[in-house]
Amino acid sequence: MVLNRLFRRRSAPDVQLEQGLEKTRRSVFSEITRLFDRSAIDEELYVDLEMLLIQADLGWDVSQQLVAELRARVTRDRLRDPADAREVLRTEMVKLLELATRNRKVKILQRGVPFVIMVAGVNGVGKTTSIAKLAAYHQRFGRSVMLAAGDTFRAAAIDQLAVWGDRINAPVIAHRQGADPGAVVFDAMQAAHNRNVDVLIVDTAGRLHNKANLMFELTKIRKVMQRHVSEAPQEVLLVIDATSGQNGLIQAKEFAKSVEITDIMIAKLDSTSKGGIAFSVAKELGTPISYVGTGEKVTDLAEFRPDTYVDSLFFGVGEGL
Ligand SMILES: Nc1nc2c(ncn2[C@@H]2O[C@H](COP(=O)(O)OP(=O)(O)OP(=O)(O)O)[C@@H](O)[C@H]2O)c(=O)[nH]1
Ligand SMILES: [Mg+2]
Repeated sequence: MVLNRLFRRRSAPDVQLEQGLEKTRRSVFSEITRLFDRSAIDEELYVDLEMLLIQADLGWDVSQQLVAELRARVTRDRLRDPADAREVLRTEMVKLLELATRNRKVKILQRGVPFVIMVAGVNGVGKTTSIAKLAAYHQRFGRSVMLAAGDTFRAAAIDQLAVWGDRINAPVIAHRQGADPGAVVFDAMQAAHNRNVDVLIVDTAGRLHNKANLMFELTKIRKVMQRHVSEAPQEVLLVIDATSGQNGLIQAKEFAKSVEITDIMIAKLDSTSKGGIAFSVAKELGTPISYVGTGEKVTDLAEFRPDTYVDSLFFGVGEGL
């Protein structure tokens, strides 16, 4: 029986996304906004705009594409007012981000079948913190959540998850450091079944002895999950660190080669003035961006929405449209 659908209602206020993007808005995007405060649309506008977009981490290709589209629209529609050009840019940016949300599938939670989320990403990007946020997010919908400490590579990783579990009142299935992550996941799947858990979130290692090992392990974990629930993991969430710039994109591409990623979370958006990473992720991966991390607290998670994202870059909280 269909229990619930994700994304049906917004649980995180848009204000959170706006606050998360404050650094980006105050730096590069305030300059972009100022660029359009001129009397005419001239060549300098395009040149400066492209430079600023690259500076905001939109990436070379995306920045060029946006400027080319803007030029084309200005010519085609015979626009004269820079304010109209800014509106065109805003619309084109929303369209770009929609590349990352149109592939989003409606997720269905079924009673008696745990909805399994496998969280992946290189070390330090914010996986464990994002797991706690995601757990709290599901709890807000009234779902029971269990966590699994599938990162057995470091003892601290297990402890960190246990601390979060305590804080948010979610049971944590863990083995000792060095244990087989497959065994942890096996136990967690069983426990989730026995305790009628709605959502099971599995942490994974961000670093192993080498990359091939890491990818092999993710494949193995997946197989263990499928022994219990054939469609598991129903969500494979790749966490990207917004502060790592275009590097984050390269890492994501590497993961995508070995693991079928269903969703992306951009963590630490609040720590960077280069919130443009979402645009290159949208264009180059096409994998749905579902969440953003906007701080270190468990409530610092926002659902990703293209229009709010773009408006937050141009306007502050309560301003704008
Ligand atoms: N400002 C900010 N900090 C964050 C966010 N998400 C995570 N962090 C911080 O980033 C650091 C690393 O986070 P972890 O969750 O431990 O990252 P991880 O990917 O699990 O790291 P490993 O287990 O070492 O691979 C911590 O200090 C977190 O508090 C965020 O959205 N905003
Ligand atoms: Mg971790």
